[in-house]
Amino acid sequence: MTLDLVIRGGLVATAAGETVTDIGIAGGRIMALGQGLAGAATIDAHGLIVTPGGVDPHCHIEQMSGMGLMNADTFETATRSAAMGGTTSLISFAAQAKGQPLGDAAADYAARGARGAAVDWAFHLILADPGAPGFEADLATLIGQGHRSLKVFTTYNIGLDDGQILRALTIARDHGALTCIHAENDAIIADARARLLAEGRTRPIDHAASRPREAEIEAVARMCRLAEAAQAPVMIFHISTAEAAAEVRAARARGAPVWAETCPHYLFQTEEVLDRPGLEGAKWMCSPPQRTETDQDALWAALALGDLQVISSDHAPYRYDETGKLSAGPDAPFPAIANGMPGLEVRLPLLFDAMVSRGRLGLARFVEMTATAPARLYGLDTKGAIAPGKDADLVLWDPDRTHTYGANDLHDNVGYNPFEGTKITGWPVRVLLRGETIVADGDYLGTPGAGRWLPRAAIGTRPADLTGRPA
Ligand code: DUC
Ligand code: ZN
Ligand code: ZN
Repeated sequence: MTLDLVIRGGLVATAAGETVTDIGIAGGRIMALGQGLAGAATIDAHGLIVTPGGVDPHCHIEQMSGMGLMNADTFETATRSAAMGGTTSLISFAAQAKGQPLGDAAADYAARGARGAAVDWAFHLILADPGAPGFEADLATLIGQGHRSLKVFTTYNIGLDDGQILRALTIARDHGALTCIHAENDAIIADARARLLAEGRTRPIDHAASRPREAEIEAVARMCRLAEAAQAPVMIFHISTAEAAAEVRAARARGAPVWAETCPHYLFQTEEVLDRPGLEGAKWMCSPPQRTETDQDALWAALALGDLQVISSDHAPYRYDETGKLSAGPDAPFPAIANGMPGLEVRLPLLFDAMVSRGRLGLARFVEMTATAPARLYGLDTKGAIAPGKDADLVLWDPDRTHTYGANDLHDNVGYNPFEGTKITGWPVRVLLRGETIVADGDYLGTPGAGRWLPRAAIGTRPADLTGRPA
């Protein structure tokens, strides 16, 4: 066999364990693992750890928010940032506007991705208006074309009611798609927000109290029951509380087709990040909000047990200026401030540092939660593992290299790093997408438009693939 490229002598990590071996690549795919492979070109990986390219299944790119604000990142800037942090596949969103045919929304976002993406990508279809013309027929057609995941909200101005969600779950089940859910109880949030505003509590730190933990717990429990009733697979997004993780655990113990993720900001930050002078805390505002150290411990425990299977970034980029966080002015009350933080680039280094360098759960679980499980759960069959036949998406980590995050050292278009001051041990020194080097020693070598859209096979007909457990 003629190999184009051999990655020589690295410690190759998969969700099943690690071993020192060469990786042989041809035509952008992994062809062989073994000792003494030879190819037209060689990359020396002695002393480095080689993991599959990161798969980030939850990020907002070039998307219009419910408040009518455009994300700071285009596909070009977001995928540059993703690549610099070791992520080579991502799933963002095609957001239906109220009244818009779903097919038009999908075509619009497909054009944005095709124009700018430098890593491989897919999107979740956001279902904002089931009353739009041709909605159900469009949904079935789009799923059949390979858009195998949907997203619904229980809150925000695009929240669906239980009946609408149940109908979406049924269509998704029947056509082979996974439904992702932003689960917070809208009434609890509206009540808390009104009370806080009446008391004159309008600062970013008050955003935390405006999204009570009960809002998440109630909605997560209810969504698990809907999934169970419909026997339709769901992925609960961004779990932030101990009790919501427990609801997922209980549902899975009952055999419910429920999977769930959390994000680095819930694992590494508490609501204290919101408590800064002026509007500064707005940089860390997201929903659900960061919680407590007790919740952090519970989330790590839930990851260890397999109750939560995936760690995504929920990258939702807004600049700290009048185009983003300050669009309603420098004295805006929290309800007028866009929710979300950049996370695409920091997700893998933060988790490598915690899980590998500091030993929390270890290298195999790091690979599982950041690449293998998201690829398997979302039907990205060529991604997330180092094995013959898979795309040669690889990250070479220097386990000894350290980096302390600065105020503005990311490669997105956001202008701040919410993890400024955090010291990372272990750094992605080289990143390959389908055998091509797209990051080398801090230099970005990617090409906008070179990322491929990833059509996916039916989800939900392969129960073994949906376990979310380490292989
Ligand atoms: N919360 C969301 O639901 N979406 C984007 C960002 C955020 O904080
Ligand atoms: Zn959400
Ligand atoms: Zn999100």
